[in-house]
Amino acid sequence: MKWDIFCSVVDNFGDIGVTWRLARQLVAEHGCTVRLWVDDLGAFARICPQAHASQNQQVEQGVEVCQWPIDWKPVAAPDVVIEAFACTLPPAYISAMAARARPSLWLNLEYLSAEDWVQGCHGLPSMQSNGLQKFFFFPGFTGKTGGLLREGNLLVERDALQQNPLARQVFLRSLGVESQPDAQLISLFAYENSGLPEWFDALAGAAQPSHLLVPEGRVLADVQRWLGVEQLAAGHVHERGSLRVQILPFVSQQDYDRLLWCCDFNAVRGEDSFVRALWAGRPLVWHIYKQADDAHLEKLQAFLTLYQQDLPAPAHAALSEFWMAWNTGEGIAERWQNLQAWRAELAKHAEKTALKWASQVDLATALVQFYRNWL
Ligand code: TRH
Repeated sequence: MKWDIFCSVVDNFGDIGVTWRLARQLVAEHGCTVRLWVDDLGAFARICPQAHASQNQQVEQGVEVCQWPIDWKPVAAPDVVIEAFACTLPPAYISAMAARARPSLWLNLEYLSAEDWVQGCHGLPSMQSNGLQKFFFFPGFTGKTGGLLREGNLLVERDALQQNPLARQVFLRSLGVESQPDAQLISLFAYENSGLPEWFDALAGAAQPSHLLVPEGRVLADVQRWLGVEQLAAGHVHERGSLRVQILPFVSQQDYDRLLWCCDFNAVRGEDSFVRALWAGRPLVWHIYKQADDAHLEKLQAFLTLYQQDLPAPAHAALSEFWMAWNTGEGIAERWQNLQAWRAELAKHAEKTALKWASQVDLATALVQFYRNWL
């Protein structure tokens, strides 16, 4: 089975994050031959540090990663083509897909959403002018969607780290982190957020110490301003009251997973880190990618409705209010304090929900099944 995945990096790391993860899994678990076409190899090299941003063609972890050139050169079309997030394929390539004895299966991989309408649209075809059909493939949280990206051994590897204090310590040390036994460990991967200073104040003034791990990225300016320092970089550590802030390097996707598994609470953003934090089975907050007309808040609410099933009502309210505060930048500190009363329930719930969703078919397997059914 030959697959091509096309990825245009719109901004940040979500587009390449999802496609690189999917490409690896198709190779490792389904024996597919995969070419990943990316228009920004610089973004790819950030999440795959051993890759070379200047090399137009390279093989990484069994995936052929190619620069998507501005001037497209004809190549043979494979069995399956994934156009990630409606990135628009080169016209000559679409002709090559149609010209095959059996035309390529053309799938548009959509963004993740828990909204109801997704279940009705998942898998629908759309007839193209050249006679090819393009199918819309929606990731999601229910059996009527394409599922979530999850490697076959992910939860086993997670458990092995979470249940082994020494392995956890060794991993954290490899990032330069010495965890304090009584401190809660929190990771912070977020967009700029005007509400963060009051959260930092709350953590600094709390009775329990917190150790905040911040990978290098967009949120550093907010952290710098609050600390009153300049030019934060990986390795820097600052203490204010009960809060220790430590800046981490941007690491590979696999190491970022391990970091999420080690933390008591994860603040994540976008799409891919959000799903990884769900698999970590630890309490989390999602800084959702902002959209026009606050459409993202509806998406956030749709997810909360699903996530909070089976969560006792008062914990339910505390969690919703905290997530909304985080995403509007208002009242984060007060909502954080309210949330503390439900820490044990939220931890149990996060673990249970990860297990529940892991019993569904994962996205890579669903794609392979879709292809087999289509044949
Ligand atoms: O980077 P993002 O903000 O990406 C966003 C969203 O996907 C959004 O929906 C999309 O519309 C926009 O891009 C274009 O957040 P996301 O999706 O979490 O992607 C981050 C990736 O970076 C994810 O694959 C995890 C990875 N990562 C590492 O590999 N190492 C790290 O140290 C960290 C912090 C992240």
